[in-house]
Amino acid sequence: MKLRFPLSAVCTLAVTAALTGLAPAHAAGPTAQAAPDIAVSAVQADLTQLQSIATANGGNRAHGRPGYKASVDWIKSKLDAAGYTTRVQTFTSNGATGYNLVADWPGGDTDNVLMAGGHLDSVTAGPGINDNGSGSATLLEVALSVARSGYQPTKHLRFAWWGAEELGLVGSTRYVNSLTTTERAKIDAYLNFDMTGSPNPGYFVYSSSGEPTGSAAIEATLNDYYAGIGIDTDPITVGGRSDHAAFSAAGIPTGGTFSGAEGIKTSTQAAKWGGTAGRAYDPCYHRSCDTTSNINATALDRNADAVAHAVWTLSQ
Ligand code: DPN
Ligand code: ZN
Repeated sequence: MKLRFPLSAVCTLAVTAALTGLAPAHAAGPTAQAAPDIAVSAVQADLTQLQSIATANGGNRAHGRPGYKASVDWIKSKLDAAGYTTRVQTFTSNGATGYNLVADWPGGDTDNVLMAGGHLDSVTAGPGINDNGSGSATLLEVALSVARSGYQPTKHLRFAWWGAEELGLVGSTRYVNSLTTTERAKIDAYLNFDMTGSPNPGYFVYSSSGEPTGSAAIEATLNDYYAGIGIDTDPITVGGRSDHAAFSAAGIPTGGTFSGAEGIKTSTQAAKWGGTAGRAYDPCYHRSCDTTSNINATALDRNADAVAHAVWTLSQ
């Protein structure tokens, strides 16, 4: 789906950005580039691949299980072929080797890094297609779109897929802790995507006031995308439940989108977003039924375009 950029939102965003120091696209002047449309069919094809990997490896992609490493290898091969500089960071957790996949897009100002990431591991109970194949596949397709379009942003872009999130944000925490103070200071912002295709979807944007280092500029940028397609999002405080928390602990500005887990959709939310009130956003959260059938394609599509919009807007 293509974004229509409302001018009024652009002006509001300029004020927000001036206050926070995170410059949105239009601040770069008339040459600012818009994000391409992310094809939801490509994101869905990636989810089918992650499902196949789980099915071939005992039904999950959990930390310490072969389905996790196979997921890393598959995403890495796509990024390598597209021209990314990839690195696999290993760590030990719970007696097993864990892996973070970090991919840098060559170019841009490496003193000003925009990072986007999400966890690639599932729980042992199931294949983890919504949690968090959805965010992982979305990040992959946005990264591939950067390469395909030959986009050369002002900032340096870095994408990451974290291991062992489900064991307590282990991979993202190890990554942040492995950075020197100087390297941490070069990360301008971290965008997190964890569960973006919930079957009874909510449209949540990480609250800049609720998160410890929540960025008003990121929140406004994501909300601009949603305003452009006529969706009124709700702010959410994810707190320590996903990987942005590791970046918050290091003082790095954060933001993200989320389509809901075990929480129950309210009647107000069903009225504005559709779906079923009184039912969980994701009834298969952390269960064996979190398969490719557990995805709402519209939510997956919208979030993919929101991620691309944020990556493009915040990197120029
Ligand atoms: N990351 C998931 C988990 O900890 O199980 C679910 C989740 C994601 C919950 C984002 C809240 C917000
Ligand atoms: Zn998750």
